[in-house]
Amino acid sequence: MSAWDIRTAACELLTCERERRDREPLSDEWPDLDLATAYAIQDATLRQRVAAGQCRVGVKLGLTSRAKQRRMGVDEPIVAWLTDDMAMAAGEPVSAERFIHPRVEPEIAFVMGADLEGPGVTAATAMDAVAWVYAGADVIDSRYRDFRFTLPDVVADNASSGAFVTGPTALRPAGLDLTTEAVLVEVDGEIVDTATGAAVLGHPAEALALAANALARRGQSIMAGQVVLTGGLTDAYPVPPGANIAFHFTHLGSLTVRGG
Ligand code: 0L1
Repeated sequence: MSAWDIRTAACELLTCERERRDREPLSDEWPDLDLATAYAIQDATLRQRVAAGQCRVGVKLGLTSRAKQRRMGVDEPIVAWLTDDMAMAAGEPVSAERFIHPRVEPEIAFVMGADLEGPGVTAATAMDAVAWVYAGADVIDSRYRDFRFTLPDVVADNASSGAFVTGPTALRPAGLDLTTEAVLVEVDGEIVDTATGAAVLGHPAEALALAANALARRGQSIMAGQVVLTGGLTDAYPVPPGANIAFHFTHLGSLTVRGG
């Protein structure tokens, strides 16, 4: 029998986050950790964040692109929570004093115009509930050493949540082809990666529908005004102090994240 339970695992992950301390994956000591228990740990961390004064402001998907799934050795998208403490202002540096080993990846972000509740949500009905589309940058910061984890580990760890930024341009979804919306990733002035919205499950709206349907199974929904990060389009890039990572989108504008 494992010494871990939902409460102790949630406390440990939040303590690691607060103390900027990484650790070996929970599953090393808790090999029976399953997905349902991992989501219960994630929900327990959200309750503790809210009890500490944070507000839930949205949802973040992870591992929605094949590039990310291959890199992390997992094969299923995951859903996690965003709180107001994770929102970073444009231009605010990714501080080495706040994060353990931050990496950043480009995402397509939605701001919801209407509530979205599963089950049975399709990409088309999901898109009808979107008010605005933004370029996004997801700063991930796994509590696990060297980002080594199993699928239940990363679910429990709120999909490696760290911080997020949205870009300067807000576009209405009508007339925007998110399948072909492209991003160029520039690290310290050098183009290192590129992808289009199709990398995210064929279309980012598929990720939004997946989130709504998965949350319905947890008795939850996505509300008007909330932000949805649809998952990294490319691999994530480290943000050490002094690094400059820029994401240039075709229509959604550019966004630069700086290590500080
Ligand atoms: O640490 C990770 O790579 C898991 C979270 C991935 C977030 C994403 O795919 O957007």
